[in-house]
Amino acid sequence: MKTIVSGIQPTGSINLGTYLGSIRNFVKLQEQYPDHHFFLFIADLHAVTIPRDPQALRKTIKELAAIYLACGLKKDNLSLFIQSEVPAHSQMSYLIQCFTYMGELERMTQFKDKAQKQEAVAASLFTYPALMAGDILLYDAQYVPVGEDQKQHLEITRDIATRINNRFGDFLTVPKPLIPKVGARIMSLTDPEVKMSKSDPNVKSRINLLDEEAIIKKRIMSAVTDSEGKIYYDKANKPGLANLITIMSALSDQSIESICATYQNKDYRTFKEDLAEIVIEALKPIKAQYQTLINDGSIDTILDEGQSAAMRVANKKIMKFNRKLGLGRKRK
Ligand code: ATP
Ligand code: LTN
Repeated sequence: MKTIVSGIQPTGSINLGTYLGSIRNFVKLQEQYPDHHFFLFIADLHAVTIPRDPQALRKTIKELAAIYLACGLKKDNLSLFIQSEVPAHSQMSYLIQCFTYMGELERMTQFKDKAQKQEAVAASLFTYPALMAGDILLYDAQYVPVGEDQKQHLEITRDIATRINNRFGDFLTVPKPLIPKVGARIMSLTDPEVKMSKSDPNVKSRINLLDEEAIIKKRIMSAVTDSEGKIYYDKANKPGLANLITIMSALSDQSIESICATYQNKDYRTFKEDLAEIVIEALKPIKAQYQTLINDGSIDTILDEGQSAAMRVANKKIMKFNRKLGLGRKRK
């Protein structure tokens, strides 16, 4: 079975960045790879590498499951599950750590970034990439759709898999990242030098998929641009406008060039109003589908089925890995 694996942390409401960099790509990939099975999970074990409020975490987990489905994922070739409900992920993380070097982990930019913001750094934040590598290697993923920021974690996953294969014979699939051409790095609306993130304390920095229309419009109209007043794409000198053009391109399937041609003689206000309209229209069906899913109570059944399917595959892999390592005993 060919597989595609990815996860999202339940660390807050889903925003346009995660949608364009990750979820929307899954939807496209499901069409592109109908013969692959998709294992998508809510990475709650990753979320607790930083202290979280338990009640908020539980709420976000369920919401995230509904959002994934509301964004248009088909259920036929999909197993959607919660990472902590498949214990093989924790087991695999430990085994992977046995093949991961301190020096490799020390080079991870996400660790350096996140550690800097913590008073006390948990060991699990440091070993985070080993858990992530395990998530992927358990299912022999061919492809892993992620945003640009996860590239380094995919590289370390490939290195670890190759190292284990060299030692024990080829039994892990070395995965390839799939990073979208447009939308791989959507930037904050208030500071276009940093990526749009769920954990940014400034709510004005992002648009959440479930935001009300008036809020969406407000966020876009107040997004940081520049004082030149001319519309063209220049990421280095006009990062705020470039980000908005990218969002328009990703949501309307128009190229950046054609957007710039359309707006070359128009002002920022007109462009922003049109963009707000495009964002509002794109999110309408997602919001409607989300409400349906929340009301009809089907999420739990989908998550139960996903858990069973994931456990079947993952437990086999753990048993095989244990055998390779000489762990446990041979039964008569
Ligand atoms: P946090 O802010 O809590 O660290 P996050 O916003 O980075 O979370 P994740 O859940 O860790 O989001 O990421 C889910 C997926 O979405 C990953 O594949 C990630 O690369 C992608 N992604 C997240 N933010 C963006 C963004 N601004 N632009 C493009 N892709 C993104
Ligand atoms: N680390 C990722 C989330 C994540 C993931 C994964 C993505 C956890 N495990 C496995 C792809 C495959 C993040 O922070 N966005």
